[in-house]
Formats: sequence, C-alpha cells, structure tokens
Amino acid sequence: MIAEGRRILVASNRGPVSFGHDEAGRVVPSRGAGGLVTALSGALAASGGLWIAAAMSEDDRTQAGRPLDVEAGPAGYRVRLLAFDPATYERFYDGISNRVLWFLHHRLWDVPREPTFEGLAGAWAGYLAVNETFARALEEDGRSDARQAFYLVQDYHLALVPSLLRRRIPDAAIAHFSHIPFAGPSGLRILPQPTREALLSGMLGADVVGFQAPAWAENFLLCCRTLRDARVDLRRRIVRWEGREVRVRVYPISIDPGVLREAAASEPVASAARDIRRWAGEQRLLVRVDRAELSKNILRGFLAYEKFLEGNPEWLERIGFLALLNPSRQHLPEYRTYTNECSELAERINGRLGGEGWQPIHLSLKDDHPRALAAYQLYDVLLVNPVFDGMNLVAKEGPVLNERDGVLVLSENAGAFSELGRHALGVNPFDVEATAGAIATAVRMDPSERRRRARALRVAIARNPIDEWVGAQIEDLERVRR
Ligand code: GDG
Repeated sequence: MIAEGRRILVASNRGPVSFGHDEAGRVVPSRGAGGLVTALSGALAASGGLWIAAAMSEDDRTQAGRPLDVEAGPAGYRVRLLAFDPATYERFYDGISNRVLWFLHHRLWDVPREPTFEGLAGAWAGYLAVNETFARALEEDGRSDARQAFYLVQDYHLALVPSLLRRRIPDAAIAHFSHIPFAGPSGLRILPQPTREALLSGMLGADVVGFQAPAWAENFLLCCRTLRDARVDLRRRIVRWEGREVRVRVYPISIDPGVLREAAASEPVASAARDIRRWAGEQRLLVRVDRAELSKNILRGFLAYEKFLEGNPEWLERIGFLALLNPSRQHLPEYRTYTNECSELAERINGRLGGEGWQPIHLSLKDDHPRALAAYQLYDVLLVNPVFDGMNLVAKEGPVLNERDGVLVLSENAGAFSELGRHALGVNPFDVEATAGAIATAVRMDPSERRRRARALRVAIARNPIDEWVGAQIEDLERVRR
C-alpha cells in the first residue's frame, strides 16, 4: 500500500486536466492521458490527494482557484489550477523553463552564438514568482496535516519549489523529480553563477532528488560539488546541505502496458493501421514517433536513413521511413525553424532518392496519437535517436505494441538506454554514419535474433511496473522520516 496514512500532494506545471470549449461555447474538461497522469493517479486516489498545476490557457483560467474533482478508478483526487498574470507566466514558462533550462539540460545551444542571456534577470524574477506561488499553494493545502503530507514536486519548471516550501514548512517531506536530463558541471557553468546556485540550492530543499537515469543523478551530484557549503558523498549519493542529508536517487519512469494495449485496440488505431499498411505495401517500415522537438534529433535521423540508402541501394523502394511528428512549442522561433528544416530535408531526400511512385520518407506533422500507436504495431525498425533525453517513453511503448519483432535503434543518451540498451542497437546520436550502420544491421538481422531481442525488450519493460516509480519515491521519503 502506497503512503499509508499520508496525503500525497503533487505539483507540476501541466496538470492532469485541461479545459477547452465545445461548439456551444461551454467550458469542457479533458483528461490528460500522458505517462505522468497514469503514473500518479493511482497513488493520488489511494491517499485522497491533491494535484496543483498551472492554468495554461484562457479556458483553464476560468476554472482556477476552486478544487476540481478527478475520477481515478473507484476513488478520485482533487486538482487545483493556479492562474498567473500572463506576463509573469510567460517569463516563467518560455523565458526560463523552455528557453533556458530545457536548452541547458539537453545541450541545445549553438554555443558560439547562444545564449546571450539578455533579459535573464526579468525572466528569472517571473520564474521565482511562479515557483513561490506553487510553494504557497502547497503549504496552504497541506497545512492541516503538514507533518502527514508527502510533497512530490515535478520537473525543471519547479526547481525552486523544494527550498521555498522547506522555508515555509521546515520538516516537510519533499521529493523533487526531473523528467529530463541534468547537465554536468561544465554545462551548468553556462548559467551565471547566482542562477546556477539558486537552481541547485532550490532542488536541495528536497529530501529526495530523483532522476530518470544514473547519468543524470551523477551529473547533479557533480554539480553540487561546486557549491561551497555542500558535502557530497558520490558513492552513497548523498549531499549534506544546510544540516540535512539529501538523497539523490534514480527512479526510471515506466508505462502501463495494459492501458497502452487498451488504447491500441480502438477503431481509430485500426483505421490508422490500415492506412499505414496501404502506404507501405510490401516495403519494410522504419518508424519514428516524436514531438517535433530539437532534442529528438530528427535531422540526423533523416541524414542517417539517406546514408543507409546510398550505401545499400538494393534497399531503395524496399524500405519506407514513416516519421510521425507531433508539433510542439511552435510559438518559439527555434521550434518553427527546426520543424521547417525537418520538412525541407525530407523533401530534399525524397527529391534525390525517390522517383515515380516511391517516396522514401513520409513525414506527418500533426497531433495524431492513434496513428503513433498503429505505427508502433507495424514497425520493422524503430528509430529513437535523441541527442539527450530524460527517459523517452516511445522506446518503451513501441516494443510493447509491436507485432513484427521490430528492432529498436536507441540513442546511448536516452535515459531508457540504461534499462533497454542491451536489447537494442545502441547509437551515438551525433554519429550519422554509425546510425546508418545500425539501420543496416537492423534490416539484415535474422528472424531469431529479432525475436530474441523483441522479447527481451518486453521483459525488461515489464520488470519495471508503473507503480514502482511513485512507490519507490514514497518509500524513500518514509525512510527519511524515520
Ligand atoms: C518528457 C521527457 C520523458 C506520440 N505521438 C503523439 C503523442 N505521443 C506520445 C507518445 C509518448 C509521448 O507522446 C512522448 O513521450 P517522450 O517520453 O518520448 O517525450 P517528452 O514529451 O519529451 O517527455 C522524456 C517524459 O517526459 C516522461 O517522464 O520520458 O524524456 O523529455 O507517450 O505516445 N501524444 C499525442 N499526440 C501525438 O501525435 N497527444
């Protein structure tokens, strides 16, 4: 039983419900179906807990402040949305979270040119203000039973919440979890000193600081060594800070195969599968499924496929690349430019290597989850080559649904590599030639080897059930309390 007698309070930027409006103009809720919602709902419902999140749209703002009830199985939990002044929220969300912290931890800057940090102080003030509001809301909602509450703070958006909450409730039980990678000391040194120290000391307000993979935990520990007053025990993964011991731990997030299979059994998925089969015909199928996101390394993926076709012309017209990209952060110029570059590169390759009746790359740029699930069922090779990625759930979802003993080509820099790398074909995501080589190895792999690897991937994924992620964090918090 998770967190017996304890209430769980979750804080994250994006919540488990969002609001839109129907044709009649009525505000209607929609439940988020993302991995985090699946991972947390059970524990929240079991503890009668509360999820605090930001109101991200105008419709969300109409629902802010009052408690909203969310059903989860037989029980349910409450959600509270926090509304912010739009300019402050923009500084927090784009100014710092998306454009500084996301870029920093995924190493997305073209460092000879960027960053220049113009306007950093103003943006940071917005980031601090939003983090303060979250800490205050957590305190207010947990106050009646502050000693009995477990606070689970999510991700880089809320890196300051642990220390801000600790100031309000000195003996609170707090865990912070980063869904993304963590830059090492030399990467972090790109940030001005006060900013990077605020970030580290913010996270060190927690009792438990969690990451998806050992490499990100190590990077965090190494960064903490740069703080004058921190004592870091690398072997035991403990940081002594302000008279407390902070445990740095690895909690690889998982997926729920049952929920995924149920979603894949729907008619929209069957219809998308028919569509893909029609397009592919007799060809083998190379698939990628990603947000149209800089860190996912889509350009090098296309270049690798081009190189593979050039080096192995017997595969022309015998393998098609289906790239399903869900548009993301299109209000940011970097993302619009990158998405355009992806389309242009696909067009160039199609123009060069394609011909009458055959296009090597089919690029789909839309939010179409059923199509992604259908593509998982049908791939012969799944390319997951992010430059850096906290975990990457596509690498776990694909093998669970795949029906063709498909081969996973997986970046060594995805968090998932530490769990799945042995059964995948690992690639250095920067090495286009090596990625082309991995595609060649995958398409030539003999059926028994494919079957063995596909099975091993499913076993490795099943070995880490989804409840484990939150369960292990709660156990560690309980240990700290004792
Ligand atoms: C962050 C970290 C970490 C796919 N197509 C559509 C769609 N999907 C779903 C997939 C999958 C999810 O989107 C993508 O998950 P990832 O883990 O790959 O990526 P991030 O969004 O970058 O997530 C990551 C994760 O947090 C969890 O901790 O693994 O490392 O970066 O579930 O099935 N969803 C919708 N439309 C699509 O067209 N709505």
